[in-house]
Amino acid sequence: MFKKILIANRGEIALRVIRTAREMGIKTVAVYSTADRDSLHVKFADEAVCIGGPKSADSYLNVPHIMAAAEITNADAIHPGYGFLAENAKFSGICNDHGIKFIGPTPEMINAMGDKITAKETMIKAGVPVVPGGEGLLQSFDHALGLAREIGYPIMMKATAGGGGKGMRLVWEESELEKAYNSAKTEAAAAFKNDGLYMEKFVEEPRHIEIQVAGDQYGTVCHLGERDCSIQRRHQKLVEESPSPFMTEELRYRMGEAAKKAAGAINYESVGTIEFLVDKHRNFYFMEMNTRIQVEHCVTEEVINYDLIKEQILIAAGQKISGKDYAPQMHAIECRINAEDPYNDFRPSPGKITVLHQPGGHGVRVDSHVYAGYVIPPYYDSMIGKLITVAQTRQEAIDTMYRALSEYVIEGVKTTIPFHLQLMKDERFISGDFNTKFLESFVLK
Ligand code: MV4
Repeated sequence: MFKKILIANRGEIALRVIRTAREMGIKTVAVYSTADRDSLHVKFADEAVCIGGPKSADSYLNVPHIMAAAEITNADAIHPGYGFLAENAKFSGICNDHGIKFIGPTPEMINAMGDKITAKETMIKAGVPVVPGGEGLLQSFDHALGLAREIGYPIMMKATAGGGGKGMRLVWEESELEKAYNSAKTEAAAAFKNDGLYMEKFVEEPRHIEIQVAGDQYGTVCHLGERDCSIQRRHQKLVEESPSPFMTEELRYRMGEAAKKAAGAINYESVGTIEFLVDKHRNFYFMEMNTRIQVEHCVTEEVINYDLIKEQILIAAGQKISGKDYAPQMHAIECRINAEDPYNDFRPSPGKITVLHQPGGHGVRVDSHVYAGYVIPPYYDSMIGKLITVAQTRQEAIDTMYRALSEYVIEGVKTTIPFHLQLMKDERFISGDFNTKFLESFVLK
């Protein structure tokens, strides 16, 4: 087992990894930017190394500084958390070249899923359902025009280097195609230095349901059930839950088998997530694979009663996994608490937390790195915590969530708490009848 893990991240996920490492008897090293001197992950780790200035490029994305921190502290593994370097194939390779185990997949696995056209081709070969569309890159506007006629409108164009919605265009009719093609290409080139596009049939009003998977170094893969992430705003998830209110035992079986095929096709090693679009007829289509631990991993932890960070560390250390699949035994919901103003277009609201009271009690989990007096720096993600509730039924988890949100006191900055309070009383949310378009028509009172 590893003796010392360096955590190449900040905020709640750095704290989350420190907690599990401590339970496993593994020492921890925090790295931090000058903007994060007073952060909890710095205080809670066994050692801490300052790696640069406030800008991510100078610190949490600064590979030479992170590697130097690992070397001077004698860390034998690096946990990347999510975001920052978590899906950076070069970084995964550099760690392993330096004899420091990257707690996550190999560069080959990251690359296989990083390019969306390659990923889609791999999925087709593996027998995983994908959204109908053209195979490969769009070679020219004329190619796009012909393909769109074949597929039939509405269509979507996506960036092969994309993910999460950047460089994506929905096109309802032929007259809109040229403008969409050119602007998607320009956006993709600027965002990813890769202007490659591909085309798919547009799946209307889909749900976003993802399957948690785990694979080990010996070829075993299993799935750990689903999360419903349909409550999103401009591709930012706000609420996640497990099980999905749309799930049936039959659909879970089919999606679970497909997710295992997807992970198996790239010999995936570590924990990961297969994202699917699910239409109203319960047809599902591979969207992308996240080759990292995700923000919303906690809802799965609560419903299968399993520590996914521990699983990730054990797999990286070479342990075999059982290969048994898991289905949710409870119902869990996660609300993302962001320092944002939900009454003003979710604009970031950094600054000092003057008063803080975090909820507790039966069925309540808070994963957060903030404290009273903490100053939220403006340089990073605005998420300041995750509130997770777990209960026997969905309605009880919602009731516990409403109660916990009502107890939550954060003064000094605006937060998403009022949004979540209204959502937990929303009839459509309560009925479970929602899709990825739901928040477009949600009005905060
Ligand atoms: C789609 C789609 C409909 N049809 N692809 C959004 C982010 C990126 N990962 C893919 N996305 C979508 N791809 C086809 N062919 C609808 C979306 C989409 C979406 C997906 C999941 C969650 C929220 C979403 C919000 C808008 C659009």
